[in-house]
Amino acid sequence: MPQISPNMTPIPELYVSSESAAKLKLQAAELPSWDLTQRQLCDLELLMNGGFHPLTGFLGEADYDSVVERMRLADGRLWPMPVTLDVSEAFAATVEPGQDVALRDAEGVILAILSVSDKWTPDKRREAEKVFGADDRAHPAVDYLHAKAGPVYLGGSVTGLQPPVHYDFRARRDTPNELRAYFRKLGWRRVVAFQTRNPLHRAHQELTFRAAREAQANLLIHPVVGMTKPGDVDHFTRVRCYEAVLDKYPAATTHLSLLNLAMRMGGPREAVWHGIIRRNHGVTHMIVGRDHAGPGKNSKGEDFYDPYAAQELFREHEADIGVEMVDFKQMVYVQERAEYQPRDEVEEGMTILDISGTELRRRLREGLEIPDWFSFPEVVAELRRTSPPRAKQGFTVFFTGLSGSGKSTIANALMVKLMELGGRPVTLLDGDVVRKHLSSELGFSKEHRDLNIRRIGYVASEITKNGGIAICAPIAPYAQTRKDVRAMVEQYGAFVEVHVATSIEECERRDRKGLYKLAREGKIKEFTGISDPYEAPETPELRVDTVQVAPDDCAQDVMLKLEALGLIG
Ligand code: PPS
Repeated sequence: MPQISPNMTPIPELYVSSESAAKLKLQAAELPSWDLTQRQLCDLELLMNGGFHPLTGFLGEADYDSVVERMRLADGRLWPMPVTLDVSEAFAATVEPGQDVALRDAEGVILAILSVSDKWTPDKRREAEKVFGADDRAHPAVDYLHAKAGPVYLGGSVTGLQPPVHYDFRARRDTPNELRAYFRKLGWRRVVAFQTRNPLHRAHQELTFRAAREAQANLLIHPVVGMTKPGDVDHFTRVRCYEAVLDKYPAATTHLSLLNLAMRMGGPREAVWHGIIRRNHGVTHMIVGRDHAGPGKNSKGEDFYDPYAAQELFREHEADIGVEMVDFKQMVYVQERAEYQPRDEVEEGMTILDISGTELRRRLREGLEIPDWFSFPEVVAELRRTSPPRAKQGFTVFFTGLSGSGKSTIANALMVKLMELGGRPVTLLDGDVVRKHLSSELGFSKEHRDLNIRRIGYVASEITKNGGIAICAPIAPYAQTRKDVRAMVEQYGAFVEVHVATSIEECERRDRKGLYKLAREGKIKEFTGISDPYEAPETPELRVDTVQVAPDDCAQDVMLKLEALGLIG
């Protein structure tokens, strides 16, 4: 009997049988229930299907502390990333350790039951510093931790009732056991995985070919389609790109499979995590390149991690991970040789060509040439289809300023100018108008104002996504809410913040609606600038001064800014 390698035997899953699941679902309908966020949904799927083995649920407090401090579970097993169930304070108040909670997807379907063993309030600063290296909001996972993750964590084992439903690319999604079975069936004893969150260009292809050759292994292209870095190419486009280049690989030795992981961009720790996840999916080798899972620059403009720190940490823990690393330096195109080589192998005097991700985005945005040595025509065509040049994309102009500062007047003038230009539909979401149609039940507490602005942001992001121009003109007094709206819109197009910087004295002097007088008399409560805060934007795309400049000219300034940003031709 040939020996079966450990990566080929099935891995434990957390699912119960379908009969038990049906019974448990009926009982679970009575339990307190938590609607999973997108990230939690990704985490739960990998917990249940064994992708996060040896975890058997969301981390409890002792495991969490140990993972944060020393990258290991409390019993010593290697685990670098906190996988926690963050919830709101209000929800946390309704559950206690010992209780069960139903975990539901966005449509309300119960996917799993969490048997709560721990409930605690984490020290998020410590988590940020230890896990991601700095409590710096420029790091996407740190920003998520502070701005999106709930303040209380629940831990406990998970009983899986059913996997989350995917409607897209079903045939390309494999659980760890499905992949293991596939490798077993084809007799693939050595498999090298390529983790990616980007479209594949020629450099990646060369790197994967070399890695497979070096490891004498079959190749698994294993892109992440759960959550990647904000601003990345969406996974629908990416998968179409992967499919387009798949026939450039030998079909008998390469497999493409999609991984529904929510990345944290945690650099070295994330590389180790990716290794463990890949081991669970039955691979024996993994490619770790330059700046693996790098989050980009910190708030001082420096790299968060040394570009090769991920390789070092992986190497240190290779035995524990159970996957061999195939490490690579950055691949670059050598003009004289007309081929790709690792940067450290290039002979002196040769001409190196490279196009960074930022440069590629610029070329796509501006409709510039993308050379054949860099990518495949099919990939470029696909990217151009989803990233038309900026002047054809949707965008949002977001005015913010005090009541009576002149936002609406300028916004109206801008709308007319943009309509005169033509080409894209223009929608004005004016503060007063929105409050009449979209937010008529809301008042002016912080909570209600935030809700109002988020609604505006949501509509603006939909308009932007669909190629239109949204002009918003609310007060929007809170910086964090404006930042959130920016993030919502920037997934789809540009967000141009315009601060209408009319001073409170001037607004009060004008008092067009007589509201300041009423506010001074205490007849209107929570009035912005008088009895409620206004946090002026620190770095808006544009600041306009309505004292020195007429509204029409302010609108013209905005037009000039839009032109400078390449948003109008
Ligand atoms: S917010 O904070 O962004 O949700 O405000 P917004 O939706 O833009 O609504 C502002 C308009 O409502 C009127 N109004 C008040 N403004 C501020 N504070 C209080 N308490 C308040 N009560 C009523 C006011 O006319 C604002 O209109 P604009 O066009 O800004 O002058």
